[in-house]
Amino acid sequence: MKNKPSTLGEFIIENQNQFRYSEGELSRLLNSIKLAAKVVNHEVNKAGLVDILGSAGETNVQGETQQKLDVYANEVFMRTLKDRHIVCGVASEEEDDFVAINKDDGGNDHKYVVLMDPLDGSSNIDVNVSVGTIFSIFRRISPVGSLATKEDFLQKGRNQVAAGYVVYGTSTMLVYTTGYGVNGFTLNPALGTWYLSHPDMKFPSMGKIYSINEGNYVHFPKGVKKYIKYCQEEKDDRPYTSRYIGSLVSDFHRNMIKGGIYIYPITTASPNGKLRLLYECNPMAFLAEQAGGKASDGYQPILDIEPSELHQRVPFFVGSAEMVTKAESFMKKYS
Ligand code: P6P
Repeated sequence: MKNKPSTLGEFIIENQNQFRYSEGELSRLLNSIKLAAKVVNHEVNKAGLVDILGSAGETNVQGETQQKLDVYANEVFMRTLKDRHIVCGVASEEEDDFVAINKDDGGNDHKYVVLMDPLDGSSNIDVNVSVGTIFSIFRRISPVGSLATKEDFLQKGRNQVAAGYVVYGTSTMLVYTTGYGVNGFTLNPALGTWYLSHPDMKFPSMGKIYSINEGNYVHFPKGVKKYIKYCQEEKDDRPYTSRYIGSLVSDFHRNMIKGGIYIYPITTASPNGKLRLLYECNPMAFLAEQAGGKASDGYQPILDIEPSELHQRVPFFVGSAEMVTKAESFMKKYS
């Protein structure tokens, strides 16, 4: 009986033969993300101790005040991915445009691009609530040997070769998929080793938790309002429980373990929704589907949406398949 791999490093090696066309580059890429996540985790865990809190005073392309930890996390992931000569390009929530890694930096010869939200939920940093890193990996479309192009990044989510998140919570976990299921690894900070703590993670098909910022209720589409009232109705297995951390990675992670649905719909303030398709919704949708869950914009699968721009936003319904299907039925009926 083959021993089950117990660390992330062993798991990546054990499973690299699953990656088509891979000469180990994807494994090296996942290992670099593993390393960068450890470095960011170290800073996140001591954020309250050093003068790293508070905004860096600048605003990112989203118009959001950049917390110093946002800036730091972006620099760590960008530097790790660039310096280890693994990818031909990187896109980040914290960067106005994608970064093509040029020939001098050994970028052209590599076949993967990474898109990421280096520190999602950063507004929670100052109040000691968990935050996360989200990443999405594609094979490039442009020819190897050339500079990465925008088309390499504007691919449908269905084309992803890997995706995952790090949740910096009561413990730090890295959860990812390469298209063969979802596995969760917990960091032992004393050893700097990630251990396979949640093998083959699955979304329960049904749950009793709904996650949405009900403070925006008056601005929601009618279908969302009707679905919220459905969740609150005293009938069958309802009312459901409302849980909203304000950190996508944390709400998603809890719902995947316990069953539940997370919704960020359009509102008057966010007419296209708030979450970004390429480096938040696509990777989380890939994970959701790989874990037997479902992810849509209320009408169509997130993974089938044809991107038009790097930082585009979409409405997001993700979680237990039966709950997402139910929410979609309200969207269809009332919107
Ligand atoms: P609101 C964090 O900024 C984020 O992108 C997600 O992690 C989170 O679920 C959502 O926005 C929170 O947004 O408008 O409810 O504060």
